[in-house]
Amino acid sequence: MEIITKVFSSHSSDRGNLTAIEGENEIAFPIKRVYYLYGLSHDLRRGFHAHKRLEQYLICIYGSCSVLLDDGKERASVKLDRPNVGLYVGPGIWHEMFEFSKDAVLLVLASDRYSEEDYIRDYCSFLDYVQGA
Ligand code: T46
Repeated sequence: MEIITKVFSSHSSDRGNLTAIEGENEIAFPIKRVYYLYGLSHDLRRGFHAHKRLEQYLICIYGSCSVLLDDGKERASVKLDRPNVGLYVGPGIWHEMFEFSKDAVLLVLASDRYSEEDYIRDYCSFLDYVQGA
């Protein structure tokens, strides 16, 4: 499975750092939705689903967390602990987020508005979906 991470460039000076991300520029898709997770617990996992069409970049803009990616054949985990690094999660990838630091803020840039129809929340249904059953 190909893991796609992107380092976004920062405008850094003695005043600090500024990272800007434009849809269809720094990332390929237009950004239609931004959401973020915070107040998270180290012991809890979130996610446990895949999307049918949605494309997303996950950026841990504060603290750290890990993300498990599963394409139905392989699994890999990626630690996110830099505010200028995004992890691409495309359609058909089961993902789980875990090992959140207490202060973690996970920002997500999404290619579309929220639609529960786009979720596959059952792992067996996910395997059927990616295996074309
Ligand atoms: C994803 C990972 C990275 C909304 O009403 N609007 C929204 O835009 C979102 C994202 C969620 N919700 C509602 C749906 C649920 O009732 O918020 C509740 C919690 O969502 P969920 O349990 O899906 O949260 P996570 O952390 O498991 O997953 C989220 C995103 O839903 C998902 O698309 O890829 O973060």
